[in-house]
Amino acid sequence: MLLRNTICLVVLACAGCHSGGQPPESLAAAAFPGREMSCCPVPGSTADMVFVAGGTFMMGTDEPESYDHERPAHPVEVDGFWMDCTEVTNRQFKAFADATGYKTVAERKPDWEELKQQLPPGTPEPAPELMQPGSMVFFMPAGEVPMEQIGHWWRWVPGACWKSPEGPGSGLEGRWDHPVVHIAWEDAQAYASWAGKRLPTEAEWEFAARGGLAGKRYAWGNDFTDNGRYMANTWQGKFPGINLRSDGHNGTAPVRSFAANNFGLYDMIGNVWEWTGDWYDAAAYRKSGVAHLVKNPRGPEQCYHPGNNYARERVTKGGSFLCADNYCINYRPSARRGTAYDSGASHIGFRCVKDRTDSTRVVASRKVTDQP
Ligand SMILES: [Ca+2]
Ligand SMILES: [Ca+2]
Repeated sequence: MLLRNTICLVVLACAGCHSGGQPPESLAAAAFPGREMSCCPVPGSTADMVFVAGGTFMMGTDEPESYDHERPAHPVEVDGFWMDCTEVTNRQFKAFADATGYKTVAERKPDWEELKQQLPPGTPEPAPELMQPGSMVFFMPAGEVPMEQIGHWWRWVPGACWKSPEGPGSGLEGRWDHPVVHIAWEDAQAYASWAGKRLPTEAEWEFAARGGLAGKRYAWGNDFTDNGRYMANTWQGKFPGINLRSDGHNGTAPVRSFAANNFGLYDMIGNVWEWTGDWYDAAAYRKSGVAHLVKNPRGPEQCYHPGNNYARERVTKGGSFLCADNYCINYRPSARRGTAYDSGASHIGFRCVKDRTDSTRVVASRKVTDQP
């Protein structure tokens, strides 16, 4: 798991590394003409959102080719809600930052008092020169590297943040319609609050990602591609040293570059991981009571990560452009991960939801009818 505190203690030696490849120019308009997004988010608005009618579904999976913490499948019911059609983009996040002056976690000097709460007692404080604002940046290694050591492809880069995704000297030119990255949980919460929205629960997110398809492995069916057409931005080739880019994208892709699911939601799978509001509990699905229908679950009361009593992780969903079939098979609706609440990275973003109000019900039913 990526931890901002681990970075400070272990990975900081890699500061000053070179930038990775630049993602391609925007392809969204070419891929889906007529699906232009609003220029800027309007707080309180449901523009660029779709209404996801609630329902009952099987959350998680019983598939053997899944990770333990996704099993077993269990019945869950969620009420209807509005959801952003896309991951929050750099353009949208800039509007928020400009309007509020908000500084993300990656832009702030790390606070040792906070960091040590996620570390065993007695862990020494890093040298002051190491405690600089920054974030975790992915770099593709040259050739084979030991898969047990993420430091071969993740590096803590001082100065890396949402507007400098690879660190000082990098920017957002050509990436305004890409998902914003290097977003920690509280950054996502702050944006959502400003926009009059909130983060989805894990159950809401998974219900939405499935697009009404029951028991399917992917958000679009059981086959990874649709007659050879890629359905999400993931990693093809042997991670982390070989990226074949068969889906057309080396890094993040402009939102809407791939087909929407049945609910009109783009990039629920792949592109960037998405924060949910829930604490992460690796054993949540195996606890008593989940076999019975649970309505609108909001996750556990606290985090549980086996082997790490100090973890403070929230659930992220959907996988990212770094998920490959040899390493991280997380490009599936049931896939889940615990991510340290104070840690952004090159592949972590978010989208928001909004509760239904009485005044939106008529619009909502029309929206649902309009779904492809
Ligand atoms: Ca890709
Ligand atoms: Ca995504």
